[in-house]
Amino acid sequence: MKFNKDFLFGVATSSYQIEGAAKEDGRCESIWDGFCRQPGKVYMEHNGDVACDHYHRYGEDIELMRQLGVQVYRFSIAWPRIFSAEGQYNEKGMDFYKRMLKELKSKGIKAAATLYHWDMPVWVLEKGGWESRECVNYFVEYAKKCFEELGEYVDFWITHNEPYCAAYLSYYTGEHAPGVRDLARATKVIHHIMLSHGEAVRAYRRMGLLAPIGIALNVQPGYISEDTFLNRLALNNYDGYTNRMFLDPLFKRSYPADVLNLYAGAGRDLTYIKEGDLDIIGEPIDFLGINFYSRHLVEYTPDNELLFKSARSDYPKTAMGWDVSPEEFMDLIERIRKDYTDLPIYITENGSAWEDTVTPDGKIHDEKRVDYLVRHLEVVSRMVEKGLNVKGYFAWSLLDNFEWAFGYSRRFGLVYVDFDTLERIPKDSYWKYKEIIEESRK
Ligand code: IFM
Repeated sequence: MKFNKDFLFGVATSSYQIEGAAKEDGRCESIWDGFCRQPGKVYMEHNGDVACDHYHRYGEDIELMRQLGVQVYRFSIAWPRIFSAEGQYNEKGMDFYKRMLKELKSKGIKAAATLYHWDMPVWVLEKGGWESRECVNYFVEYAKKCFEELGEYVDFWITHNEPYCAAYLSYYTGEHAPGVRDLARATKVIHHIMLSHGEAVRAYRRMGLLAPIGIALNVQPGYISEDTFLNRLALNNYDGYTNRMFLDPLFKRSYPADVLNLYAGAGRDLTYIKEGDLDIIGEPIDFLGINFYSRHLVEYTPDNELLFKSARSDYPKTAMGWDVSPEEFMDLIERIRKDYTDLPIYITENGSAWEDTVTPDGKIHDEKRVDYLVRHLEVVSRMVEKGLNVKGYFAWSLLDNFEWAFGYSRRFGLVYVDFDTLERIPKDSYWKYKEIIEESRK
C-alpha cells in the first residue's frame, strides 16, 4: 500500500457514543437520553449514561491514539453540553473539550471536530427540532460559540455527520431519536439540516477562521442484480433518496426534482424551501467527508412509496448485515469525481462490526476486522495512486461504543471495551492499523 507523505491517518468517534457523564458539568438532556428510556427503541434499553466514560478517561484514550500512531482524531461536540437551555451557554461543558484538545495537541495529534453527530438538546427538540426553521438559528449560535472557543485547537471542522441518518432514520424509519415515521416531515428535516450547514459555513467564513470546513456524508453506492426497466427505476430512486438528495444541494444548488416529485406522494407542501436557500446550502466548502461502509443491492417493489427495497445479496456480511464490498468503494469515489466535485476528500468513517471474543490470555483476534481494514485501505491507496485527491482516512471507531438502536451489542472498535469494567484492550486490528501507518511513513 502506498500513500502520499501528507496523507492523514485517523480514528473517529462521536460524543453520545463514547462520552458518558450524562449528568455532569451542566449537560442538559439529549434527545437520545429520553429515546433510550422508551421501551423497545434501543437494544435492552442500553443508553449513553456511562458509555465508554471517555469524559473521564480521555487521557487514556488519547494515549491509545498516540501509541497507534494516528495523525488526527475525529470527535464530535455534544450540543447539550454547550447550551443547556435557550441562550444559556455552559462554560463547564466547553471546558471539557478544551481539556481534551490540549491533551491531544500535547501528543502531537490534529483535531477534526464534528458539530452535529445526532446529539440534540431536548430543549431544541421542544422548539420543533430540525422540523423548525428556528433550529437553524440555534445551531448557528452553537456553532459560532464552538468556532470562537475551540478555533485555536481544531484543524478541521465538520458541520454535520450523515444528514441522511439524522433525517431519515430519525424522521422516516423512526429507528433513531426522536423516532418519527413520516417522509414529508423527514424531507423538511433534510432541508433545515442542509440549510444549517450552509449558514454555519457562512458564519465561519465571516469569523475569518482558516482551518478547512466541510461536511461528512454517508454516500452509499447502489446496484441491481437483474438489469430490468423496473429495477433501473428502483436504483434511480434509491440513489436519489440516499445520495443525490444530499450531494445535489451541496454541489449543484438544487434538489433532485425526480426525488421531490416522488416524495410529493407523502406531502406536497415544499414552501419551506425559500428563495435563496439553495445558494446558502451550496456555500463553498473546503473538503468533502465520505463515510463508507458498504454497497447496497436493491430491487423494484410496488409495496412502498419509494418503489425500491433491499435485495438479497450473496456478498459476505458484517455483524450489521452489511455487504463487505471494498471494490464498490472505488466506484463511489470515481462517481463523486465525475458527477460532483474536485474538492479534497477525506474518508471520515470506515469500519466494521464483528462478534469479538476475548481469549483467556486477554487478546482479541478480530481477523475479519483486520481483513476488512486491509482491503479497504488497499482501495484507498489505489485512489491515492489514481490521483483522486483522497487526503485522509479515519477508522470507525477507536473504541467499541454505543451503536445507537443496537446499544452495545455491535462492536466497531479497534480497541475492545469491557462495558462492566471499562477496561480498554487493543484488538489485532489496532496493531495491524499501527503497522500500516508505520509502513506508510517509511
Ligand atoms: O456508529 C455509526 C456512526 O455514529 C455513524 N456512522 C456509522 C457508524 C456505524 O453504524
